[in-house]
Amino acid sequence: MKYYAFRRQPFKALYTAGSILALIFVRLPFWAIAYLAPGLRPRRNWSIGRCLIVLICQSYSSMLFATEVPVTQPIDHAPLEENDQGFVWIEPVFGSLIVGEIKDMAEVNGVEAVRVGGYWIGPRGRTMRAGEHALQDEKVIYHIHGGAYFSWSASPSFIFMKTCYAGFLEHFPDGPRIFSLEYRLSSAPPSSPVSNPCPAAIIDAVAGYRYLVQELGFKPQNIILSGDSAGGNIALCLALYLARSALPGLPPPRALLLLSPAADWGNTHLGPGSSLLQNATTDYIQHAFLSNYTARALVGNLPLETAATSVWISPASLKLEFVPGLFAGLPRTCIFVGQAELALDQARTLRERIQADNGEDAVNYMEWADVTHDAVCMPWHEPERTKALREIAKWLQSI
Ligand SMILES: *[C@@H]1O[C@H](CO)[C@@H](O)[C@H](O)[C@H]1NC(C)=O
Ligand SMILES: *[C@@H]1O[C@H](CO)[C@@H](O)[C@H](O)[C@H]1NC(C)=O
Ligand SMILES: CC(=O)N[C@H]1CO[C@H](CO)[C@@H](O)[C@@H]1O
Repeated sequence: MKYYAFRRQPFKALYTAGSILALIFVRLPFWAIAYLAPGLRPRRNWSIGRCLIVLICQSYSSMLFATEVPVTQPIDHAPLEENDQGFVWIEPVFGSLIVGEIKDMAEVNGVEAVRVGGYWIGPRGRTMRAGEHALQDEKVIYHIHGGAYFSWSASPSFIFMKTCYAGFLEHFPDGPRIFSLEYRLSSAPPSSPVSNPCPAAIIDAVAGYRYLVQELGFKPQNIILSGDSAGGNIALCLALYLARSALPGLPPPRALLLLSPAADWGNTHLGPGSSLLQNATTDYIQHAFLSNYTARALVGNLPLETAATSVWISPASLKLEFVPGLFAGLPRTCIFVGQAELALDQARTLRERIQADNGEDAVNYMEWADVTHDAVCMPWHEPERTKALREIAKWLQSI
């Protein structure tokens, strides 16, 4: 595929209109009939509805990458008033909390700590305010949303996050509050000059963690750090950073929940037989990987190879200099990934690495047949979505 070929008007409008019309009047009707034969479905077990939804998602993604990846900054559209929709502002982290490789990378890429935001979802206490102080031994889910670093939002009005939060609230033990970070999104040419490269999202994630622990008084052992897709990668990077830097007053959280983590932006698993090729028909984020858009956005002033060699961009990369101990000190981790996913191989690598450094029991690994990307955020991915949430809830109860 030729990326961004129809980026300029009027080609963009023509291409977009043409793709939508072809989808509605040709591809959907054709495939709706063809899929009557289970043998023609991308997965025999999938319902026709699921096959068509995946087809729509694939068309949408092709359309974006053939025209222009939109540059949005959801924090710019956050509610003006704190508390509205559970929104709160988060103060930037101070210098002493940005150390080591993250500090070096921030300097090279000109990334500064800034004020970001977040949303509180779930039960409210006496004052009915978002972001109330932690109760004695209260648990909290600290979530980081997906979207390949350049899209999506933590806002609870955003359909996929709404689905994700509703699942957590319904199934997780004691219906904990959720704090979801509205971190800075990244972008790259040709959409815009590079903005917010690595480690912007990680620095924002540290700020969110500091806010929970030092401002609201949550004990780290009561924080469950979670993330879906690219957000799973950011959550993992935050956990690695906390484990490796021993920051004063900020020990690692209790648990790490990685939902379809996207952790190899250098595409080092690509090759014959890889899930990145084999699962192309059963997933819809292939261009996000193969276009290198996210990789270019994240490396900033560093060479593109850094996407494959830096643990802070691609902790699952096969080109990472993997020294034993690199993943040591991570909290108990649950990885949920589908066998129909492009990112399946990456999840397998992460599992191996975390277990190698922290023991077999360190990872509750759930790799499910017929499940595609980020199923927990997809309202249409039933019954697996609900079943997975129940299993994850059992795991949370057991740790
Ligand atoms: C999927 O289909 C296979 C046979 O093709 C069957 O063995 C399996 O139980 C099915 N799984 C589900 C979840 O329906
Ligand atoms: C993405 O980067 C790899 C090298 O890292 C290169 O081989 C590949 O051609 C690039 N793809 C695009 C679409 O630029
Ligand atoms: C649906 C499908 O083809 N799944 C494949 C995804 O990729 C893995 C790894 O290559 C395969 O084992 C699956 O069969």
